[in-house]
This record gives sequence, C-alpha cells and structure tokens, in this order.
Amino acid sequence: MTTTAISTYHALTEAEAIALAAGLFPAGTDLECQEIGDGNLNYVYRVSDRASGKGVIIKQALPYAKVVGESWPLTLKRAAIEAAALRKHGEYATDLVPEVYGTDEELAYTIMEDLSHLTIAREGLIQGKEYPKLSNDIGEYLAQTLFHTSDFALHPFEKKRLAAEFSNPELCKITEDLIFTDPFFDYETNDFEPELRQTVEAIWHNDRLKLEAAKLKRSFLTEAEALLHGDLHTGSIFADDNETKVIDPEFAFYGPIGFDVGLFIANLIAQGITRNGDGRGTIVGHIENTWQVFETRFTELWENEGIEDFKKVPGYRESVLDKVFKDTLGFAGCELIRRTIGLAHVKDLDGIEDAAVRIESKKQALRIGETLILKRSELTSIQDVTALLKEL
Ligand code: SR1
Ligand code: MG
Repeated sequence: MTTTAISTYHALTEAEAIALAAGLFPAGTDLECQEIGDGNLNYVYRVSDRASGKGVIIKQALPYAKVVGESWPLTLKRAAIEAAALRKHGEYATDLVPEVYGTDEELAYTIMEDLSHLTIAREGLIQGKEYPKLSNDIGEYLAQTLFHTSDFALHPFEKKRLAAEFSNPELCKITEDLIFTDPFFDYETNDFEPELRQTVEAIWHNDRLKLEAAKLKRSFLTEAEALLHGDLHTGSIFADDNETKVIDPEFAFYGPIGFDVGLFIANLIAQGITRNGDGRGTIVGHIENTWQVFETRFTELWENEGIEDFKKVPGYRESVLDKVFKDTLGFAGCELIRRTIGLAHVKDLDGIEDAAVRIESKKQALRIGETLILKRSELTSIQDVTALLKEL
C-alpha cells in the first residue's frame, strides 16, 4: 500500500486521510473525505472516489474518550488491538468482519473495507427493520471466533501467546467500571432520569444482586477463555437483509465466552422492550436463534475440530456450554442495567419520545437485567429468557 509518510501522532486532517488512502485507488482518482464517526471513542473517515462512490474507511483512535473529552485519557494501542482482532476473527468468520487493508500504530489508524452500503444494526432495528440474517450470522460469528481462539482449538502455547498479544488493560478497565461496578453503586458516572431514582436506589441496596454482579465481574477479570470482541452490541454491527459485518473490536481481549454472547442478547432485549406484537416476536426469534445457532455450531466445531483430550468424555461439552449459557445471562443482565442507568446508554431506550413510556421501558430493562443476573441458574433454556420479554 502506498501512503504519505506522517509520523507523530495527531488527529488526521481530511487531506491527510485522502493521502493515506490514495494508494488503494488507481493513480489520479479524484478523492473526497468525510468524517462519519458517531461512536464514543474514535474518528471515522470515509475516503471515496467522487466518480464511482467507491470508498475505504480510515478509523483513528483519539488519545481520550470522545464521549467524555480530554479529561478521560485512553491508550492509542487500542487501534492496533482492533486491527489485530479483525484479522484474527477474520480467519474464522471471513465474511462477517471487514477486511483490513493497513494499520499504523504510531498514528493509531486502521484502513479497512467500506461498509457504508450497510446500516448500523441498532439504527435499522430502531427503524423496525427485521434483518432476517442477523441472528444466524452473529450465532455463526460467535461460535467461529470464540471456539477457534479457545483452548478447545488451540495449542496452549499459541493460546497463551494470543492472550498476551491481546492484553488490553485500559479498555477492560472501562468495562470493569462501566458495566460491572459503577451502576451498582452511587457513583458519579451514572446517568438516569429522576423518575428512576427509587428503582436505582433499590439496586444499590440489593446485596444479593451486588454479590452476583461481583461474581460476574470476577469472571470477566480472571477467565481467559477465548478472544472476545469485547463490545458486541448492535451498534458494533453493520447489516442489511443479506449481509452482516461485525466491526469495532477495540475492546478485544481474552475473557469469558459468555460475555460476547450476553452483550449481543442484552442489546436485542433492549430493542425488544421497545416493540410490540410481531415486532417484538422478530426480536424474540433473533434472541432464540442466536443462542441456538451458537450452540449448534460450537458443538459441531467441538466434534470436528476440537483438540481437547477430554472432548469425548460424556457430559463435558454440555457442562462447558451450560457454563457459557449461565455466564451469558449474567453478563446480559449487567449490560441491560448499565445501558439504562450507567454512563453509556442505548438509543433504543433513550430515543423513546413519550416520557412515561420511556421510563416504564427503562424499568422493564432494569427488571429483566436483575432477573437475568439473579436467576441465571434457574433459567435453563433460551426460551426461559425470551419469556421475560414476552411477559411484559
Ligand atoms: C467511554 S466508552 C463507553 C462505552 O462505549 C463503548 O462502545 C463501550 O461500550 C463503552 O462501555
Ligand atoms: Mg465501539
């Protein structure tokens, strides 16, 4: 790839983004650039050929969290982690992640496939889109990426090498604080409507719930099971009716398998709460199908590609998947609570215009979150989970 030499870290100008991307287009192509990022942490530039509209994406990390400002410094190393995770996950789920064309650690950018023919799944779901392939594709993505980076598929030396390569302490700390800690205490980062205060204070005083949140946090801190995406919400997915692409794995690290599964399911639940009738039924179908596809494909991979000596011991695979299921529910519960009262909310709930409906929907999200955390040992099937949504 031909690029212009720029060395010291600074936020790219649009002209620099064009210069960096120019080598990916035929010489003399008339290029334009737009900053299109709407996430919490990074700049995203789209550089495209004015004539054909064909483009590439340049994503650049900022040395602080955009959502908060310069008072929250954040490592630039996350750009290299993201590029490496896209490539590693792309080995196993090739069609489900964007292709990486180049990356630069100093300037903390990655040049990758342009996906602007797709929409961010959260936005599409809010508009009522059904995304018929979404849960098949994400179930497949979860099984492929999580199985193949686990001890069930890798030599222990390679697995530990990857776990070291993907050490991501600063981004993990954000998750440890924002998902597992802050929402359970009266901490400044929390953000919720006054009408929710009573419900929130009940969470802060619920020691049974806090004990379970503490156990889930410990799993997240200590269980290096597989290379996770680390932030698999519906805003990290581009989709249309035919295609699904998982983006933004800057939070990637070795963690518990159920974390990725749980985050995705929690974000579907948040969307399902906002819908009625058939619309909610579509989301129920996606939740059930995500787990079923994940479980089926994981099982096939275990049988066909698993290297674990104990893999044929009766009950072992079932016990592994049972643990993943329970973790999934617990992590989903924490995600639902933090997306409702923590620092980083979801538009599905915040965007409900009618204030009374919005508050009631957020209370439902909190209730389901609590149930998933507290009852994760009693809920034995994915239908037990979707029943919580159907019963609203
Ligand atoms: C300060 S970052 C807030 C949230 O945005 C990211 O997408 C992660 O979900 C993080 O928790
Ligand atoms: Mg993100």
